[in-house]
Amino acid sequence: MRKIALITGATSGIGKATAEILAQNGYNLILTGRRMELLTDLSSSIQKQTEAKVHLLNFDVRDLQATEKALNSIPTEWSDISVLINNAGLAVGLNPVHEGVVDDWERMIDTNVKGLLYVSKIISPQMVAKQAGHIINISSIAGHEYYPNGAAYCGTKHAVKAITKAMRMELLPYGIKVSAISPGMVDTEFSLVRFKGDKIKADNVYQGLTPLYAQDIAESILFMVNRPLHVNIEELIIMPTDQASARDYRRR
Ligand code: NDP
Ligand code: 8X3
Repeated sequence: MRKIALITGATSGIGKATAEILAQNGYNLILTGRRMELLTDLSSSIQKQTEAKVHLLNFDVRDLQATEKALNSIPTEWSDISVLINNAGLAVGLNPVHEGVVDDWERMIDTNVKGLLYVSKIISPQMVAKQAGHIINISSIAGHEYYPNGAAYCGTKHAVKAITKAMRMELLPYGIKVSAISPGMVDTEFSLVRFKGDKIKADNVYQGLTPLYAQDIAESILFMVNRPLHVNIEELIIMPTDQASARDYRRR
């Protein structure tokens, strides 16, 4: 029987690639995001290419009421969620704090930290009740390192790392796995969002090197969820071969 995975932020990038790979590997999917037309397209293409069933939820993870309403509307036949992937997230802006844009900070903190907590609070009680489940949080190399102009984003991803470890301790008595993946540079819509739609700046990020692709992270998530019951991968740090730290690249 197919298990159920819930993926936040499945309209593009890592979330979308993870939806596709989990559908090919025995999961039915609850997919969430704000751009409903992209969710609908993804759902159609997954259901054409695989046996997976897909349930869509259209909400903004920053909005607690909308998040509660959407997640509490999950029909009973979809409620036995085995895997939660807290992927929805973003970086906005690249400024020092002394020139910071408060709205950018709020978007990052509200999405990457508070949104992840909201979704986890609503979904994890049913995992506690059945004493099973796996929560995977998408953190970042920015959750391990620091770089100038990235204080707020690095702060949110350090928070994700802390939340992951603390939740792992809290959920230990219930046999629930909690893991994080911390990628370096992945070529998704991430840079377009960070540079507020400036495609030239976004494309420059990936010039002269080979970044990771969303598929690389999705394959690692599949590996994590496929480990035997007694194995929890606490964290994977995954970098492009052309990147050695948040600040060291090999460009040709
Ligand atoms: P994308 O921009 O391609 O995807 C981000 C996803 O998050 C989209 O599906 C978007 O959906 C969703 N999302 C963003 N804000 C919200 C919100 N407020 N409510 C609901 N959904 C939201 O980027 P990535 O795939 O790269 O990013 C996925 C995760 O990976 C993020 O947490 C990011 O921080 C992390 N990461 C990315 C790296 C990279 O270099 N790309 C490296 C390390 C970590 P929609 O806009 O439709 O709501
Ligand atoms: C995205 C990777 O290095 O741009 O989380 O912060 S980085």
